[in-house]
Amino acid sequence: MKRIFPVFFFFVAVDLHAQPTHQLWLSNGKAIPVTVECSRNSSTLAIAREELQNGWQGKPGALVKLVIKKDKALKSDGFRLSENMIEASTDAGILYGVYDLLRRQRTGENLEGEVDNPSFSVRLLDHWDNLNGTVERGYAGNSIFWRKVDPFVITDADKKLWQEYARANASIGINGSVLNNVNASPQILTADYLARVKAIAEVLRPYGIKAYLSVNFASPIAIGGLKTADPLDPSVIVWWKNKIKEIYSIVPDLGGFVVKASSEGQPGPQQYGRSHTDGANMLADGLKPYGGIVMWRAFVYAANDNDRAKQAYSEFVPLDGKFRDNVIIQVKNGPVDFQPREPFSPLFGAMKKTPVMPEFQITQEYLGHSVYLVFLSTMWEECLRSDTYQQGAGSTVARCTDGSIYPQKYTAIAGVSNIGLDTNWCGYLFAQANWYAFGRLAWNDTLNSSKIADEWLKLTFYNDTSRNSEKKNNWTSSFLVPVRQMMLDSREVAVNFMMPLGLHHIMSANGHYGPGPWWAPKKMRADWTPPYYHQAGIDGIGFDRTTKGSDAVSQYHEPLASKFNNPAECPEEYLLWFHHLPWNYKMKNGRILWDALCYRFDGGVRQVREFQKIWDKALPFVDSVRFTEVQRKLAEQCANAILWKDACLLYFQQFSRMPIPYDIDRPVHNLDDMIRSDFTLHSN
Ligand code: GCW
Repeated sequence: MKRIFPVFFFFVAVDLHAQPTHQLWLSNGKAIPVTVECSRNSSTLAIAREELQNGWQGKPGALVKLVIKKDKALKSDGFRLSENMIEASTDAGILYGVYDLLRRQRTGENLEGEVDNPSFSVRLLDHWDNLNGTVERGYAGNSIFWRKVDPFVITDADKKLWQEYARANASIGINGSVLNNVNASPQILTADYLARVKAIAEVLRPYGIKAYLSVNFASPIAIGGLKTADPLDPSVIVWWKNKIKEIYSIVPDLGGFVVKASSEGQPGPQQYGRSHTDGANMLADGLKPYGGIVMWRAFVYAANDNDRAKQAYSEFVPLDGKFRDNVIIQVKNGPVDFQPREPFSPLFGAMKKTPVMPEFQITQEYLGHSVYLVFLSTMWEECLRSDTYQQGAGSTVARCTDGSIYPQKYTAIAGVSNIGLDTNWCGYLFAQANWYAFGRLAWNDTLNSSKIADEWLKLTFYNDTSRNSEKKNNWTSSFLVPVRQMMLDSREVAVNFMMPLGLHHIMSANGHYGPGPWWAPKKMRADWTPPYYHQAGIDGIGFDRTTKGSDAVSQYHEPLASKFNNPAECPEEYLLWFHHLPWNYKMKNGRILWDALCYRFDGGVRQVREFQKIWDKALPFVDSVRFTEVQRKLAEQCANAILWKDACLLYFQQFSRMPIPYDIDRPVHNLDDMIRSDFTLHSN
């Protein structure tokens, strides 16, 4: 059979050089000569100097001074910039200032001479990288740190890759990397792996990045030969003390540990009748002499609870103030699990004496892997700006975690990395923007997504070719403006075609990609199945978390609790998160709920189709390699969006028993076929 290729492929740009996508947002233009002066030297300052010399786009022959001095206005690694001077009180601060100056030169942003201090002192990437080289929820190839074959050989290529990774992170202010999965193998604490950790840490160090490790709570049993991991058992305490001593003799500046304990089958203190406090404090005591911290995750939920969304709060709030001062509780943005949209976790507004840190997911586990174009910055911004009302109006999640409300010894933020061995690091060009955005928000939690998208687009696409070409004038109006808008809309679009109006956790169990509202095999834990969350029946749809239901609303401060509790006042984007409502419930615009749902799903699909057009119009401004990649991914996203719409509308229609509004395109898939193919795929 003759294959007919769609016509648009013939118009793919050939006039622009293929851009090395490996360079992320850091591809330099031709450097202009500059002289750099610095009274001190260190490996970090040498990098700062080199970056300026390789990337200077300012006045030719300028003299730039790097000045290290104490200054009350400069906090931790903050810096002060002027056209020819960067001041900071640490070497890392100078390096951040250099990257900022170069970014401003390349994006044409003015210098305001202001001080720029980081919002959080610890700005982390969490790698869910397994020691066999695979990456849990990774969509960009295998781990850059670990591999199955020759696991302990360290090559020059390894070191080069780690160095490029470190440079990219430093350029956006990230200063910590958790090198292994939170579902941690105890083996990470054995000599061979620690030797590799040392080698990685050495490459990261000059870039101001500390290595951290995820540890398995049962390590004393698994690799220490003990019979117990009870945190109050003297032999366990001694084992950890010695192990920590050994680790610090190998990596003297290790940042500390991340712990997933008593969660999703991971061992933890609760199996010995001990609390999170007992477990975290035992490790914190061991780390304290070395300046290390414990990031103890609050991602806990038992199978038998009536509402998974309530559990982290219920378990941790009674422990507020009982943790050592080098423990931070790591909390996912939403109360369930990195869903396309959740209200903020009420824990952010509840803990007053023990610090909490946000955990965001950069890898797109629930947001279309490395296939969908979803700029996550708007989602994180939404979370950071959510008002918890902890100390009255204005107590945003950002302020509750960055030390603005309560003085905190440590402030931190983590993003689950989307990085792998793929040539472009992230599996998709637009997924690089999420890595970039995470770093920028971790540095400054008040930045807005529009500015971040603007920066990233300029750094990624505005190169010498576009600068010199006659297309220059059009670049802003015909490329930057529409593509930036597409990025800013993209998360809401994904919510619309996947889980609108507060629906959540209705994805396929097959790798969490695509729809699966029906998925509920017999004997499966209820809270791992979509029907537990959508609760669809003849009477309506949605999870009742009001005071008459699970009462999750009461975990929020007033006025939020009352607002969420009342369907007429509850923001529509959270409606079915907090309410179970009849299919004919009247929405604010007068439509009934069923129709509103149909229009949301359909709207999402239409918007992806618009994205395809926007991108096709970007053809003159992008090299052929990147243009084609995005064009193909958008086509794939569109096909999947249609699947989502068809699956959800046909499945829920069995309960609503109402027609899909007639001005909406009819489904092109069969419900039975979709269900069958979902169940025949391997689940995880
Ligand atoms: O979202 C879930 C993921 C698991 C992950 C877990 C967690 C690392 O499906 O893969 O495990 O969250 O955050 O611990």
